[in-house]
Amino acid sequence: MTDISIKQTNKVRPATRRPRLHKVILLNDDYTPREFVVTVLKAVFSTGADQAQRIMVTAHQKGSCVVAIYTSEIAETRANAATDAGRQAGYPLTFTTEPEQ
Ligand code: TYC
Repeated sequence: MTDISIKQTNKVRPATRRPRLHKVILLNDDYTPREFVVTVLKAVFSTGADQAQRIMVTAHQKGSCVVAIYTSEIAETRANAATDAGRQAGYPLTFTTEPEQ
């Protein structure tokens, strides 16, 4: 039997480059009902009830809270869908996005 050994070289950069991720951020306001914020978080970001409550309370107390992290297109789509849900109900509820790091 012939032993074949394969030596790894570092001449080629492995194809592991990942797309830049974006945060979806929930902003506090003085008018949107707390329960409505929780409902939108559950519907658009598929959080559980407890997680939605924690995110809402953090934004309420600190002014903003990171909701989730996605590739840019998904982050934009969900932030817009969640902001639109607020507008359709007559609230100023706002979700923004920003690049990670
Ligand atoms: N501050 C709102 C109120 O007191 C509730 C709220 C929480 C609104 C978080 C937006 O991102 C928000 N009714």
